[in-house]
Amino acid sequence: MSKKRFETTVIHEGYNAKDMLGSLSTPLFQTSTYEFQSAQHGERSFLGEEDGYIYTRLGNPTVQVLEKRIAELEGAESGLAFSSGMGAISAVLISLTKANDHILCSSGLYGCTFGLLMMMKEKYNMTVDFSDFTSREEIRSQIKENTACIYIETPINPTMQLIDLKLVAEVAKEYNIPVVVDNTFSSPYLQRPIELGCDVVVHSATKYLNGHGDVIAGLAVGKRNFLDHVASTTQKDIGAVLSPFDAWLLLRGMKTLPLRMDRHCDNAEKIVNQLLLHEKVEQVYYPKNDKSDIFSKQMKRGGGVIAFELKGDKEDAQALLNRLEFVKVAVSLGDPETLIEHPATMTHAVIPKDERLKMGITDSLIRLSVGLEAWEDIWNDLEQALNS
Ligand code: LCS
Repeated sequence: MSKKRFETTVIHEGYNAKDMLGSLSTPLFQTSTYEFQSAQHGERSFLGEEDGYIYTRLGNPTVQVLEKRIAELEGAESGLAFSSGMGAISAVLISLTKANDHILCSSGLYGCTFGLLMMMKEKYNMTVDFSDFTSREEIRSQIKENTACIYIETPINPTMQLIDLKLVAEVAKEYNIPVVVDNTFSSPYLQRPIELGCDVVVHSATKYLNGHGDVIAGLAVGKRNFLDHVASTTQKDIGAVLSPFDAWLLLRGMKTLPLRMDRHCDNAEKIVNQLLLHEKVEQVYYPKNDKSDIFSKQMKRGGGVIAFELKGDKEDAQALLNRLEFVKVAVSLGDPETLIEHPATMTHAVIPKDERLKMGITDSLIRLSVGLEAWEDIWNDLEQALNS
């Protein structure tokens, strides 16, 4: 059969109703364990000589539909589901590194990812460097003999800066260093790092993939050998596995990803245009408006997150948030509801101030996750808050 398009894959991949009594909705296997046919069957299962299920931390049919689906959507060989985005990121980073290694990262990262790296640095005597990955020479000059992996967010949370994934992947290949990309802000509908030569993609599936603000989940995709290794070591033994019910909710939410994502993008483009005209707004950061050519090389559309710099200080930023009437002051992103937050005191508060400022996270930077409401209503609320 011919390869299916994204909009079809996101609804069908990895599940065949004929195998499940015709149930069109993927059944929810809400079980922690599985009965063996005999003691010998149990023994053979633990030896890996049988394909069946043993215990849900080691595998679950509902979760596996999700894992197959995300792998296909990202153009990867294999996928793994975790109990959170941080569960996925920590399992992947711990699997790729050992004590005394070096990790090269994008010059901005989600606060908890930064925190995890600092913890690994301290506990395992690692070195962590940050890069803008702007040229081949810059990347080559930052790679060391003990560089174990390159870890990138693009667009970067919350500054929305972009990194050229194909360029990084090409240089990393020269040194045989794996490139891990956090694709949370784009989802595979807007950006597919594996197709650009990167090795592993991680997601906070809590955001656009689930899309309904009711699940915490993480996903990782990449080569089958690597993910089998993660599954049988860091995932199995540290144990950040996704619950079958959350996998079921994610499978349900993901079916509308293309529709939701296009609407997020439509709304965000409208809001960006309004913000650019507003006298209280100093700067607007949105991938589509990025001055480089990276956006057109690797993203289908700009996504639903906007960052903007307010004319003023921390108090002005906080006052703006407090004046909003229906836009919600909340962290997270990718929900139907428009969410607004203050990175310096919320999502990125764990980063020391000098590092945070180097990342471009000033006290007057505001992050807006544009929801699915009527864009005019979102703008009316923002405008009244900006004007008063
Ligand atoms: N990666 C990125 C880019 C994120 O934005 C987040 C969470 C994570 C990973 C971690 O995912 P989780 O474990 O929460 O599923 N970002 C958040 C944010 O910006 N606001 O609230 C959470």
